[in-house]
Amino acid sequence: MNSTTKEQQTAGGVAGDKYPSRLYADARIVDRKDPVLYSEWSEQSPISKEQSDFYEKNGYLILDQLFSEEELQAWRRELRSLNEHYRSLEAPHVIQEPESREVRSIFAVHDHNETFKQLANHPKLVAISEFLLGSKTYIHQSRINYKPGFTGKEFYWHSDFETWHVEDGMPSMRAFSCSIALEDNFVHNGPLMVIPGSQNQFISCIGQTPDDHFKQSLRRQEYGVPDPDSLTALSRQSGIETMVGKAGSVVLFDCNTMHGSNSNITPDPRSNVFLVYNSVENKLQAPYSGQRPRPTYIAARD
Ligand code: 6CS
Ligand code: FE
Repeated sequence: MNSTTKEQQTAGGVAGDKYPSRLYADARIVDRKDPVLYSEWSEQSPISKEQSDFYEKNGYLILDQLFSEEELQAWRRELRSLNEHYRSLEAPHVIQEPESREVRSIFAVHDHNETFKQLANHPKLVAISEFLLGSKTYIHQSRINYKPGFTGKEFYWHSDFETWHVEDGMPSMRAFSCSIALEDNFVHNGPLMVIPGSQNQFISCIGQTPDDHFKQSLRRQEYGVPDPDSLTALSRQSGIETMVGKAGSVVLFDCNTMHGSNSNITPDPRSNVFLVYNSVENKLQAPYSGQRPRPTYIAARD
């Protein structure tokens, strides 16, 4: 028996887990074992060769002019009306800011909102998702993040895949997020920050997952976040890029790209809608933590 297997067994890991996390007393950096791009580029691909190469190398891509002004205005109207609706109505899929009653996130908008359901099925996004992931895809998670002016708090550095693997049972890195800005994202209102190239290394995090962790983590995450030394090492390799863009701009980023955002002390909200596409060949298993799966409004299981 080799030492990794023995350690994993001691720590209660799952056999065949490519990316063990929250199992060891120390942080570890593991090489990615899956492709970033699952298709060969051709003239028929929905993005250019340069864009495709950029995504594969850096783990993210900004697309400025994918949608029409009309489409954007419809999504913005819906964003505001959902905020009005949930301001005074508590619901499990609606998450409040950690230090105020303002709406931080609304989950599963592709499921219970007609406008965002249509967006998730937008032919341009479906074509891109099938190209990047090399198969049919489905929505693993969707949400609006409001990041309101003055009270919108940070999202600490994390790899989404780390959480989706440990807490939702996503086996492989074959998913990505599409974030569409519904307000202008400036450098000052807490835009998304990414570490280019970080998708190629998996940071195995320290600490066990508390039961029902999502109730806390979606407001402020404390487990499944990388340690400062690993983050320093990653950012020293390639720096940090800030995803600034007008309302309507789109950021695609791989499920393991290290990202986060600062809180928003400006008057300008930084509201985005996120859609996570997963390959149908990467369907969720039992969570690798051994705990019970999170609710389906956070992680779709069908
Ligand atoms: O726990 C999750 O699934 C979500 N949490 C964060 C902070 N980002 C990714 C994901 O949407
Ligand atoms: Fe995230």
